[in-house]
Amino acid sequence: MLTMESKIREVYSTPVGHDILYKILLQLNLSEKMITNPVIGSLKLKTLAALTGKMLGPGFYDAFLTLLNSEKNLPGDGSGPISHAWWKEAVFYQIYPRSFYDSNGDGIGDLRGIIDKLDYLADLGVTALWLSPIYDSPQDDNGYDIRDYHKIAEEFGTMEDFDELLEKTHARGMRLIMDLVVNHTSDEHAWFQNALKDENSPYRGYYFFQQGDKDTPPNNWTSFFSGSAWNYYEEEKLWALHLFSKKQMDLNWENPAVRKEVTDMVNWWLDKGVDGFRMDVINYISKQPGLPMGDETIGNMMGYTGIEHYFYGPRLHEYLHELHENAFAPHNAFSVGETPGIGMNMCRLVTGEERKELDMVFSFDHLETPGHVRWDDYQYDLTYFRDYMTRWLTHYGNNCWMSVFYNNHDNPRMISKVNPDPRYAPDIAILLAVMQFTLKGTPFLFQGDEMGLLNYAFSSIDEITDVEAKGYYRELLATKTPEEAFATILAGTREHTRVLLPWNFTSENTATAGYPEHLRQTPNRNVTEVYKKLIALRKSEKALTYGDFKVFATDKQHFTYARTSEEKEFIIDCNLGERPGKAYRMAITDYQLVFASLTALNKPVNNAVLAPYEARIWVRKKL
Ligand code: TEU
Ligand code: CA
Repeated sequence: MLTMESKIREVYSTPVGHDILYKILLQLNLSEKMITNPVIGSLKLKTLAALTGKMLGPGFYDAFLTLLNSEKNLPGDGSGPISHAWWKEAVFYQIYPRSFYDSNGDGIGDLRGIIDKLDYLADLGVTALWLSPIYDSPQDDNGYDIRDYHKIAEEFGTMEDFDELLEKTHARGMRLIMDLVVNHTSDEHAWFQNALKDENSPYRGYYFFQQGDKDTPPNNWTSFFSGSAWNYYEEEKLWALHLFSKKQMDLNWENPAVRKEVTDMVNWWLDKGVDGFRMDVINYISKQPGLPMGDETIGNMMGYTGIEHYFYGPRLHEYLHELHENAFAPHNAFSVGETPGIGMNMCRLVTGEERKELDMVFSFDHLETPGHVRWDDYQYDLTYFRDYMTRWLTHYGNNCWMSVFYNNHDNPRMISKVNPDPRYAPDIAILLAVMQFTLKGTPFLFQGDEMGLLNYAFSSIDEITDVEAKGYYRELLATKTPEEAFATILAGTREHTRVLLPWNFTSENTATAGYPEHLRQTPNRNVTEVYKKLIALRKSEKALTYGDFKVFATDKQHFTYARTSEEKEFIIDCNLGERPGKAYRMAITDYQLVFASLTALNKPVNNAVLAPYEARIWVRKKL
């Protein structure tokens, strides 16, 4: 049991202590040496509390110790052999259906549009699709607010369309996973509506309802989409919890009836032949009993008050294991948890094979460099991505398996973050692809990555539809001018990756005829061809999937690493910055150059020098 008498090095040696202290340093942009320094390491927590009294209030240490002492387990032994699995060999493609391909000209992507593009996806070489939610929804958060888990949203099509999509995906040897959004349901879900109408409803226990007067919410938790995390229902004199939009009501997973409903629904989709799920904010499902007040200092540091009470809750492992045993394992189905905010050791504790909880997670700490948040307009330094991947791949263990991605429907495009100068866009697109398809972990493309798409030059807040951005814009107006507030939104809005893909803008498609020019991009065909080549290379070379990962050069903006199997060794040589750099000099000469980004861009290759954002792939046979 850790207490205020415990030494910092003792705390840092625990999985949760390591992750939390590491995260705090990251948020404050401080070096890890602060913690690993022997003098600091020998300090007791109570001394640290005295030193940081002003910055980290007493509530911080209570919450910190509660979290530390809640985790009784250590990550499993990562030294054994790597087990083989289809999802470790897969190349995933995330489809955001509402903006993927509109087949019937109403301006909204749909399931038939995905069917129409299956040959394109098979030709690109991806082997598995992840569909963002397609269930019946009022679309308050673009489908992440589900009203009926067993019904397809009308604007996307019918269940027959889905069955045809699944069958035709499998017929092409591809797999399909769905998005599982069960931290919350829409407030229009029958369960919630029933619970509101009837005080004796069994569904009252499905959510976090609390009696109270309208001026005093049950606690100080804030929503990810601005404002309080509580709705008040006047008639019923009831508060209800929503971590996200006011129409996304948190489910109470402590209730076994909720867990059974979720298990039955997952089994229903798995029985239909779906290959698995991406699980939305799945680390939030276990809340601290009593929903205690959030510590204000943590709230200021993390941006959301109360997050310490649910981002890694006391029964998370139990709920994940139960769902694994009752639904995923019997179907041998794949699971990737979306787990914002948990660190490397916590990820190892939810994905270690021996844990039988999740197969993989999406962790997001690589998407912004230390001291930055998504809304900051800054140039992303790829050497941070290098160091992040090196750290995780060195410590993650063979009993765990990483995902490798830059983009999704919640973030701006990485190319634009690295360098907004359009001259470098193709080079950066190809550099990112080379790393994504040669690093150790399953690559997840987001739709349009293969077209080299960039962020959009939205002209005003009126062009932004996303509930998160609109709420944040209103919040910003309290302290910023409309121009300043919009500039912040432009830097970080999720809208950048939710605009209809370029192939929707055809002359026949009247619904998109009015789309302004600045919201249409031209796909870079060259980048698409390079993606095809690199995906084929990854699929054909075991060393690039299961091979060892070893880093050679990491000076300045250089990133050189090897992927090695018994038969072959690949060396990937990258320049992560805008300045030319020295190419890696091979110790032996029998390497062949299998890929050079400059050649793909019809530019001359200078053997000794790496051009800005240049990447090369070499291979030598070992046997
Ligand atoms: O996003 C969860 C997530 O990453 C948020 O916690 C994110 O940090 C938030 O946007 C604040 O920055 C998932 C879905 O991917 C997202 O589209 C949904 O809006 C959200 O959950 C609620 O379902
Ligand atoms: Ca449509």
